[in-house]
Amino acid sequence: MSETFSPTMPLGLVEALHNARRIAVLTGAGISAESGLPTFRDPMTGLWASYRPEELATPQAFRRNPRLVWEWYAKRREMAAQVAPNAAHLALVEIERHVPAFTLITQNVDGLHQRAGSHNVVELHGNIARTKCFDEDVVLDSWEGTGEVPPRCPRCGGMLRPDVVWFGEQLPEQAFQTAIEAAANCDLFFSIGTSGIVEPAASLTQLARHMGATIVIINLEVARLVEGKLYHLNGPAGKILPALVRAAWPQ
Ligand code: BJW
Repeated sequence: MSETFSPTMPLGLVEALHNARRIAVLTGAGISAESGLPTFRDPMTGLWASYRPEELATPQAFRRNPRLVWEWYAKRREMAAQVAPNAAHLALVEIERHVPAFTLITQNVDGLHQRAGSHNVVELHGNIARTKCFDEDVVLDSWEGTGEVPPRCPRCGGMLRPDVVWFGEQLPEQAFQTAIEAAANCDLFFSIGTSGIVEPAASLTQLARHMGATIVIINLEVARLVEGKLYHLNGPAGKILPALVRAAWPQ
């Protein structure tokens, strides 16, 4: 049944996509859900359904229990490496091929957009595959395993941590600046698979809207408000995005 799901796309949106010259896309955990990675806030399967964010995704949590945090991320790193990009990631690669200026801003740390073949990817919350020193904030390519968990920095002996952005930490400055510019200057802004709760990423959608872009929201949440230049498409991104691409650029 779901294999034949083929949503009908609003004509105004199909035309806006076909004609867009500058597109910015903000993605969140929902776009990787169909690859098999859990989201954060799904009440049943989300990562925060089993763990409290303050116990895992803050610098304070890491100081308090570095082993727990390191091992939680090690498990997620393995999961991310084992799954493949899905139809939604691939549809964004296709859109990038058609549009002169395309910026893919992701809150995800799983690297699936790059693995799908997207080129202009801006990582707002880091990448789980990278490791950095907790004390020096320096990203490391390699280190000697001594059996310690977490491993130690070969430069200063401090603890190593994943290169992701935890609550209370600043986003990478250059990435955030690029994201702001893309959101402020696009014709069409997509928000895909994100609850839009976490700041400052969530405000990018408001910025794009304020600057006059057409906004497209794709997630599983029921639309609260839909009005001029705002499309809320309710359903799985892996079905909706390919259908939208097919409608905008029929073979
Ligand atoms: C599907 C689908 C399918 C499912 N198809 N859709 C202003 C007000 C209040 C608080 C703040 C504020 N400004 C800053 C803050 C504090 C804080 C914050 O935002 N708190 C909120 C909880 C309120 N922000 C920060 O601390 C940020 N730093 C910062 O602001 O620095 C400046 C500063 C410093 C010090 C003091 C004050 C300011 C940093 C935020 C870092 C977030 N980090 C995490 C963890 C990353 C590492 C890791 O992966 O573990 O990032 S938290 C987590 O949430 C992760 C995600 O990137 C992020 C967003 O989640 P996302 O992607 O939206 O996932 P979900 O689960 O929420 O939603 C999934 C969606 O998908 C749903 O809508 C589903 O319907 C949908 N879906 N399946 C389509 N198949």
